[in-house]
Amino acid sequence: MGDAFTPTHKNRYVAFDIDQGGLNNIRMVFEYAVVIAAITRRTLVLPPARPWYLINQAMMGKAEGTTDLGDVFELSAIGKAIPYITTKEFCQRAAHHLRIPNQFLNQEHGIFEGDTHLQDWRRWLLQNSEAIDWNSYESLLCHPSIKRASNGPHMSDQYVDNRQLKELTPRQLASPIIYLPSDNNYRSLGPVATMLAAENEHLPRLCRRLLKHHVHYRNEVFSWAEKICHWHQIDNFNAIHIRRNDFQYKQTRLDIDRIHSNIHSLIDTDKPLYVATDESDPDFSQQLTRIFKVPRVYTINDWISRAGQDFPYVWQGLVEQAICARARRFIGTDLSTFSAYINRLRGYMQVVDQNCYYHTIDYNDGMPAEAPFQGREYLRENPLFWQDC
Ligand SMILES: Nc1nc2c(ncn2[C@@H]2O[C@H](COP(=O)(O)OP(=O)(O)O)[C@@H](O)[C@H]2O)c(=O)[nH]1
Ligand SMILES: [Mg+2]
Repeated sequence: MGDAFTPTHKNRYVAFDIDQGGLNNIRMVFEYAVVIAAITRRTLVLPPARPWYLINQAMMGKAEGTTDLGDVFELSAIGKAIPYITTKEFCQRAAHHLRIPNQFLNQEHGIFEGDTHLQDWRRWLLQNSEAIDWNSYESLLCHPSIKRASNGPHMSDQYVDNRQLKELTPRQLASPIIYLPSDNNYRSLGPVATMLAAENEHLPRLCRRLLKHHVHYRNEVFSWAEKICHWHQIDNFNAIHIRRNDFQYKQTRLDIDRIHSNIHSLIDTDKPLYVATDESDPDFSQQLTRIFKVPRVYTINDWISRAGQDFPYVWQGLVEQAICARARRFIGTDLSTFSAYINRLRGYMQVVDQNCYYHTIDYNDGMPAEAPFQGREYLRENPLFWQDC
């Protein structure tokens, strides 16, 4: 796999920002950047640690400080496919030939403590790079050019989905730094499965394979999921994700009775049920147990204290995703990228039931027909990720 994207341009880089949204939005922008670095044969520059939305927010009262991509992703696996460096390493390496200002060098503990430094750094990047300031929701990247992709298999209305066709410009390709900015006003967020159009399927498939094999959560996350299932002796269970809290798609917020009435035909009454949720109501578990007539309902509360005080807060959601991925059947929250990634993991793991179920859908009359995936869609996971890879 690693060879597929070599040779690498020396001293050419792709830089990007941490998305302002939740962890799965951060992951998608990261995946987008990985693909751009791969197809341009450049070194990926990982952004500095910073506070992540929900993860480091004081309002959650759980964690403070900053998070780094390496806290979440298995960077060594990425390094086997494409070269990457941290921003600090980038500054050191490029200090001379890219004239990195002194303020970004020689800081003791990582270079960008505090927001001011980060804003200054982003400003410097904008001024010294060629930005890709369109995302895969608005635009379809044709590679190596619109002309060549025009004869390829990605020009259907369904795949293009009213996106503008774009190609990397000679200026971008020649620039030492290609930068994918994301801030409060602009996000590099969009679908990853359908971000590319090419002459044939080879390159997009190679990129999806790169993500499948090299961009994944840290190995400990999957070991924890295994360990927790072992503690509770749950190897044959169903799982649900109920997204609440700040979720903007309020139409998905059903009460438990309604959820139960929609999905009870999918749930085995003789098997345990794992419920991943960010619902803060302390009685939620009890309500679930009362309404879902299964031998036992498990939630994070059944394992978090046993995992110990040192268990990193940022891993909680990831481990819950990995647990749900192991379930016999998984029913997610529609439009949640947290749920969507569980469906992707299940596809990667080739579980028996790879259907994407949502608890807002009524399954009493069987499985409703699914509309074909449109190119812009990213709040549900595109099966291209696991079916054609
Ligand atoms: N532990 C845990 N955290 C969750 C759960 N659902 C949501 N969260 C938190 O809320 C964030 C959701 O934001 P995001 O990842 O963008 O997904 P989305 O907003 O559902 O599309 C996650 O990253 C978690 O921090 C859950 O079931 N368990
Ligand atoms: Mg979100």
